[in-house]
Amino acid sequence: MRDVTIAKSEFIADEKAITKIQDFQEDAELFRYCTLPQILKYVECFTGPNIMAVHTMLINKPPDPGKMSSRHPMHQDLHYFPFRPADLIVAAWTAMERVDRSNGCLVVLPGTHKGSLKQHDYPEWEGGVNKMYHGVRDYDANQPRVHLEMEKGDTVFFHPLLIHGSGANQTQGFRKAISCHFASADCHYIDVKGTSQENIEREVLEIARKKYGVTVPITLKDTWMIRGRLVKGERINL
Ligand SMILES: O=C(O)CCC(=O)C(=O)O
Repeated sequence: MRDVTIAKSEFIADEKAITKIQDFQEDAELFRYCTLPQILKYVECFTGPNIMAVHTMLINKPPDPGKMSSRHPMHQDLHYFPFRPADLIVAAWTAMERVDRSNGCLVVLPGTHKGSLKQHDYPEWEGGVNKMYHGVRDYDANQPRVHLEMEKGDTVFFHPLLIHGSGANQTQGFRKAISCHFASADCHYIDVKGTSQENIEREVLEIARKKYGVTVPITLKDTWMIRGRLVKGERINL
């Protein structure tokens, strides 16, 4: 993924324009992160013994190009997932260097994982918003927030309903983190038609058609089934 502001500016070498590498499940070295016993030991407490890596990301938050486009709007990861139950899904996010408010650490609204899935849309940011960076439409901006300042190698595990985002990177360096969403293979797919997730379904299928040239009819479920990879136990539903 390229940062919206950087992609529109003059030539910038790829490694500086790339904000995120997603879906690295076929890359042996990066995927090793998702199989580390130090990570799976905690993941298993949430998912149980049959563990799927469902979504992988290496996030390379660039120095903000001046438009605040390096921010990540407050969102719930469950908005992107067409499977349930939410309590059997967990994110692991590991800092690859020290992260703090200056380079755009994660920001979370504690306790929001006990709420429900909210409507998400593109925020109306003057400087533009990165593709697929949907944000919670209404949340109480005055509720307490916690900035997760972390050292290199620190890992946070969080629930897919937790409202979180990250700030702008005000430094000159690239803020790197690696992350994987895990789900129990016992989770089941849901039909998102008629729910708040219809907008993300439309967008994902449009990207599959336009960007990857998929011409046969596919469903949101298909896009998840081909990316998911078993890391432990037995592949049941997902
Ligand atoms: O690493 C970040 O800045 C936020 C990542 C995140 O929340 C996401 O991609 O869902």
